[in-house]
Order: sequence, then structure tokens, then C-alpha cells
Amino acid sequence: MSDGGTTGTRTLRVGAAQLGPIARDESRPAVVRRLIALLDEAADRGVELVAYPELALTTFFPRWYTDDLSGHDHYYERSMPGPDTQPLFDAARQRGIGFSLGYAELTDDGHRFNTTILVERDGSTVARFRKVHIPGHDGDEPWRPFQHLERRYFEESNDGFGVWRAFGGLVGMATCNDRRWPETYREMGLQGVELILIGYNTPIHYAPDPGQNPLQGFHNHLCMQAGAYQNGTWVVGVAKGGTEEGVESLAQSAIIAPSGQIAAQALTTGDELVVADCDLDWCRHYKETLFDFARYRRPEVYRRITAQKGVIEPC
Ligand code: CDV
Repeated sequence: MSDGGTTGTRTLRVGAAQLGPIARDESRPAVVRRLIALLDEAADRGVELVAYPELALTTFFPRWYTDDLSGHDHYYERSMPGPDTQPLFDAARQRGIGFSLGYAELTDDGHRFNTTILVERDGSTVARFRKVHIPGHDGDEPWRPFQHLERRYFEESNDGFGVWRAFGGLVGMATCNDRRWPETYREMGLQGVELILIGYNTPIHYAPDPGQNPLQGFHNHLCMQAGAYQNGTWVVGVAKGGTEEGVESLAQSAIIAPSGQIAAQALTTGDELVVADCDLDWCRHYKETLFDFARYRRPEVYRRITAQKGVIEPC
């Protein structure tokens, strides 16, 4: 997809590799075979970069409370690639396809992050992004039909939102709940980002306010389309959807243009590759006009955004 004018010289064919549910007892090698099947389809369709979802190697385990996190260490990766994921890295390099992959990371010194790695077409690691906004709760809340214990299983990363030169452009990452915060996109927009890769696991049922349930699909696209448009960037949102261990999750993976328009969208709730040609030069139309930051932004009147966390109402 391009702006309808000149065809860009920096067009990247991107695939959002949506996953259906991953069962609690599904082995890592079995999941990796599913990832490689999507990679094979990507190769057949000429895709250069495949984006996989958040926590793409396991079921969404933060739905289960535990007193003892170490009893859940098997859900985390201690190295990337590791023995089970090496076949994915090998397959991607052989096909000349880059990818982003979300997984649970356990560091050597015992820290736990919700991480995404970005790998170039030659197999080299470009960057590792650790989720910044960790939603949900950390204590046992058994009244919920299922829990969202990300704040028990993961630390908030203080690394922030980087942007890297890769795939012929400027690429950034964010993870699931990060996509709902405008600061996420603007932090990357201020580094000139042209393509943001976002994996997500979003249950349809939101226990703190079930009134939002029917709006999940709308809110998903609303925040990513706004982030794309307001920063003149492509956004790839890729889901783990379908009903996983009894929990129905949003699919609706989408590739969104710098205009805010949806260029391609998933039709199913299962494993599906959504493909679009992303003209990175199209970003300039927005970055150099309405959203010419250097000309129009007023950071001197936005001070509360970094100085203040919660709301302080006027007297
Ligand atoms: N995995 C997530 O970060 N999920 C969150 C919550 C709120 C369900 C989300 O924002 O989609």
C-alpha cells in the first residue's frame, strides 16, 4: 500500500503472523513448528519481515496465580535463541526473512521481563525490547473468572522505547498494553520511527469494567490507528487470538498505514499471516506536514506529561 502518488523506493513487505491459542501443555517445539509454518507462507509470499505476537512461545500463563514464581520458570527463556527456538532462527535466516518475537525472559540475575526480540534478515539481532507498561495486578484475585497477573510475573522495564535502523528504515517495538498509551508512539515518533511492531494478548472480558468488553476491537484499532497517524508511522499489531484455556482473546491483527488507515487485517482468530507492502517513504507526508514536530510541537507547555504521574485536579 502506498500514498496513491509516487511509489516509494523503500517498500518493505511485512507479515503480521497472528497466532491462535497455545494450550498450556503445548510443547515449545510444537509451537516453534507453527511459527515456522507461518514463516514458510511468508517466504512464498515474498515477505521480508514477520512480526509474531506477545508471549508467542507459550500460553498466556499470567492468568494463573502462584505463590512461587520459580515453579513457573519453564515458561521463561533464559537465552534467545535457546535450544527450542534455534530452529526458528535458522529457518528465518535460510529464507532471508527477519522477525520480531515476543517471549518471557528470565535474566541471569533473576529478573523477569515481557520481551520482544528483533532479528534482521541475515540472522543478526537488532534489538531487544522489554515491555514498559505492565497491566493487571500482582495479588491473588480469585473473584475474577480468570486473572491478569502480569504485575506478578513481570517487572516494568525502564529501558523505554528505542528506535533502530533496520530493514531499510527506522523500526521500534511495543508490547500489548503499551499500545494504549500515546506516550509510547510519541517517544518513538520523536526518534523518527517509520515502523512499530506490537504483539498483544487481549482477553475480550475485562474484569474491572466488563462494559468495555464489546468495545475491545474498537479500542484496539483506535489506539493503534491514532498512534500511526499522529506520528506518521506504520504500525503492525499482531494478536494471539481465539479461545485459549477457556479465555477468549481478541484477534483482529492489523497493519496500519501512516495515514491511520488499515492496510490489511486478519479475517480469522487462528494462525494467519496478514501481509502488506509498507512504503516507508509515505511516513514523510505526515512527518513533514501536519506532524512536523520541529515546527509545531510545544514541549514547553507539555511539562506535566513527564513531571506528573497521576491526575491532580484543579482546586
Ligand atoms: N497483555 C496485555 O497487556 N493485555 C492488556 C490487558 C489490559 C488485557 C491489554 O492492554 O490488552
